[in-house]
Amino acid sequence: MSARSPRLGLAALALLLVAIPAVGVQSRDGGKKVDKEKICQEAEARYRELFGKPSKEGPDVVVLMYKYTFCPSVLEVKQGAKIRWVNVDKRTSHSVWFKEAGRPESDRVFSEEHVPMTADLAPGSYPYICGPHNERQGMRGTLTIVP
Ligand SMILES: [Cu+2]
Repeated sequence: MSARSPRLGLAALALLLVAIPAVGVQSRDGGKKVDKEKICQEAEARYRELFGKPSKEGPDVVVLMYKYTFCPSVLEVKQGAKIRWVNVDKRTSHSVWFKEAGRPESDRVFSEEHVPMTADLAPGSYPYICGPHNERQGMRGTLTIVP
C-alpha cells in the first residue's frame, strides 16, 4: 500500500505535467478565436445601433474598432479603395498606424468617429496596429492591397 501511493502520485504528477501545457495552449488559442468572433459580432451590433445600417453598406469599406480588436482584422481591398476604421467602443480611443510601412499614426478617434484612408500603398500585405493598444492588448490587423 505504502509503495503504491507514491507511484500513483508520481503517475498523476506526470499526467498533470503533460496535460496542463496542452490544455493551456489549446484553450488560449481556441478561446481567443471564439472571443474575437464574439467581439466582432458585438461590434457589428454596435455599428447598426449607432449608424442604423450594416457596416457592409458603406459608403466605404468599414473596419470596426471594438474591445481592442479590428473587425475584420484581416482585410483585402483593391488599390485605391476608400476604407474607414470606425470606433464603435463606448469610451476607448483607437488609432490606425501603418508603422512598418513608414506612415504616421492616425489621430486617436473616439466613439462613432472614424479614421479614413485611401488604399494608396503599392499592392501587397501591410500589417498595422492601434497605437495605444498594440503591445499589451495585441490590437493589430493586416491590410492586403490588390491591383
Ligand atoms: Cu486601440
